[in-house]
Amino acid sequence: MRRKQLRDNDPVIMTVQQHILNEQRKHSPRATGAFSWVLSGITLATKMTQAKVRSAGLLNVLGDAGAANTHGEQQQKLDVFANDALIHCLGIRESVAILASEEGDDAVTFEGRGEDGKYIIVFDPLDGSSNIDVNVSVGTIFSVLPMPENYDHSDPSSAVLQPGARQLAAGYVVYGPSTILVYTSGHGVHGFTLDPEVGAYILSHENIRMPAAGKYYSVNEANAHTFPQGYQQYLDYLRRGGSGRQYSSRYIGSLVADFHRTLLRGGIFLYPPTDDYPDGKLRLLYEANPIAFIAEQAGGVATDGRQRILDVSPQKIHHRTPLMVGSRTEMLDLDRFLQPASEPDQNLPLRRRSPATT
Ligand code: AHM
Ligand code: MG
Repeated sequence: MRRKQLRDNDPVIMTVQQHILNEQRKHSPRATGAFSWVLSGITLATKMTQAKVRSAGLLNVLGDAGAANTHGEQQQKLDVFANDALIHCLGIRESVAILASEEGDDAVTFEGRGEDGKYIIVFDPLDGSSNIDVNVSVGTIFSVLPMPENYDHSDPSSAVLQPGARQLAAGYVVYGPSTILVYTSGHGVHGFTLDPEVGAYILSHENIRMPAAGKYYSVNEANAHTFPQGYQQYLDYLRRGGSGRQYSSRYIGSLVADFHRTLLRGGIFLYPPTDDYPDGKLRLLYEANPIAFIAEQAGGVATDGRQRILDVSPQKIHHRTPLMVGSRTEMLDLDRFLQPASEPDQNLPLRRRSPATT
């Protein structure tokens, strides 16, 4: 028998499953593997969804599904498919106690699941769905929370209402020119590209760091006249090159895609309060929190304009929030415009707290 000797510089093909297991061994040596099994349910559901997205024009899965979701928005057929895929793939994992989705009114629990359920998963199954029918990038966003020890068992939603700082893991998948999964479990941010031939997510972006500054700002400019004054002044400052840097604008209208660019290239994404959405449009639990966790882990900053996103206490599952997220340089500049003149240097998210990053 010939024994093959692996050398240090041999290329390593690292799948997301292997990576999660390695991380678990490194950071939680007593882990049972349940957490990795939950994340594998998420990756499986996103592979099913990406297959449908890729052939959407051929399979009669474009268009609306004929019903509205809990926010009164028309559900797209792919929204429904992606939601069902996640509920199925996670529902059969014993350690999942509760699921909550953008597409459902209430939290979902599972018959007969006693003390085994350790995890709560909240997700936006298909973010940016207004872009589906025009073949523009969409994505899935997820957040993993621990099951709290004490909660009102007659109201599982109450267990879901935890600030983002308690997240155990978070991630997203962008269904773009390639399908990319980005996740953190609190030890840096890692990106994997789906190899469509093999059907596996392969490590392609290890330990992603958000650049300290960028050249893009990303905002729905059509709403700008309804933003609070500080945001309008900040955007004006960017356009005039007030910081000494010349900016370009980029706005896709899919948070995952706009954030993915911001993560890799730096800059800032903003969805401030508007006339139509005075409390912000994006959802705290399954949009802002996972994005904020990833941003902080990559060295960036995320606020609601007043405080760190991860410190906000959700009041309901579909709690909305303003979201500003990006590189430290842009976020510091923004802080100066949002800070009331009467309260200099107070409450500035960048200076108030220094979140742990790796
Ligand atoms: P969705 O989850 O229903 O798709 O809505 C959220 C999307 C985000 O992806 C995106 O950042 C935002 O809504 C775009 O909103 P607008 O069209 O108002 O700019
Ligand atoms: Mg969304």
